[in-house]
Amino acid sequence: MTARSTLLLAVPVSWAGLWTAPLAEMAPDLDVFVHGRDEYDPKAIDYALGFRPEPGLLGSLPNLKVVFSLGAGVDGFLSDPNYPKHIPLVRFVDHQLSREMAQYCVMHTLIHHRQQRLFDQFQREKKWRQAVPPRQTEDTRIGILGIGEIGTMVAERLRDHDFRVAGWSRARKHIAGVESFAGQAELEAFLNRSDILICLLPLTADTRHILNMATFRQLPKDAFVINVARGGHLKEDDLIAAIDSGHLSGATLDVFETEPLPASSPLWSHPKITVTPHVAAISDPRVMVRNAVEGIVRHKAEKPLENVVDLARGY
Ligand code: NDP
Ligand code: OXD
Repeated sequence: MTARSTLLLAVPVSWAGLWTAPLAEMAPDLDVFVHGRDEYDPKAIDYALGFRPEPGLLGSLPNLKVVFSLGAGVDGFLSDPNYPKHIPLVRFVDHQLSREMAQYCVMHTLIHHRQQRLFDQFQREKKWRQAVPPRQTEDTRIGILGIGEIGTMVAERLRDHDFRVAGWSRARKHIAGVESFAGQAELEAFLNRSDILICLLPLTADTRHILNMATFRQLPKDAFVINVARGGHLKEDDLIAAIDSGHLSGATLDVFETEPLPASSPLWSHPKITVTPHVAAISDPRVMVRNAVEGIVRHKAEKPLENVVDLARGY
């Protein structure tokens, strides 16, 4: 980078060091201000980097040129009614991120498929029980809602474990060994054949609460749900009701409507629900910073930016 420019970091102040140190190293000609910690002139800010900036913040920066998201999901930006829609929003797309997400999905698929929770219980009870109903991998149909950057890698890794994998997206996909269902018209057929449903959709007006009772009823009996996308996709009460009625066999949830998940939530202690605290993928701050710095270099060189969000579509 050559001419100096200014970046506003919109992250919790106590975490800011995770990004300020690699920024100083990788972009010494960038003046970095941390929102909430440093005094800065809003007119001086050229670029912003953050995850869930406080509503109104980005719209108050009159000379902002590009916004970089620290996450793949950008619902935390677009839920701001004053998000400046004329400013390009670049999201985080990264092989390592997809790989971590795929690892999480494969792990929880296998834990469910191999009935590991049951064997954990047998161990606690000191019971040597081998007779559990076997599940054949080739007979287990996995359905992935959202077959984009991350969903594609999840599909390929599960296919390579010999599961029968399908994906649902807006546009038809052509991934070897993965069946493609596209659009609202094919959603029911997709759900009808999904024994394990994995949600990897972006959170938009079209996908909010897509994991609801009507959806669950279209899954086969004893289906299992994994939500690693956003809490806003799931109607939590419907999930609990569908499990308690015996229709669904359980769920793994990494994301929640309210994060941190309140101690009062029944999800914490439900015997058929596994809860993790939004850790399916923890990206390396250096990789996130490198991504943003490369974007700034491209912008300054007047080259097209990569991974720009289509603000009309919302992802
Ligand atoms: P992409 O934008 O690459 O993929 C999104 C997929 O969803 C695409 O296949 C798209 O279809 C499909 N889609 C979007 N809207 C619809 C719709 N209305 N109907 C049918 N299909 C739809 O996103 P990523 O794979 O990069 O990320 C997915 C999400 O994962 C993120 O938005 C984020 O919420 C979540 N995430 C969670 C993390 C965690 O730690 N728990 C970490 C990282 C991401 P099409 O291809 O046809 O456009
Ligand atoms: C993301 C996330 O969207 O970590 O990248 O949730």
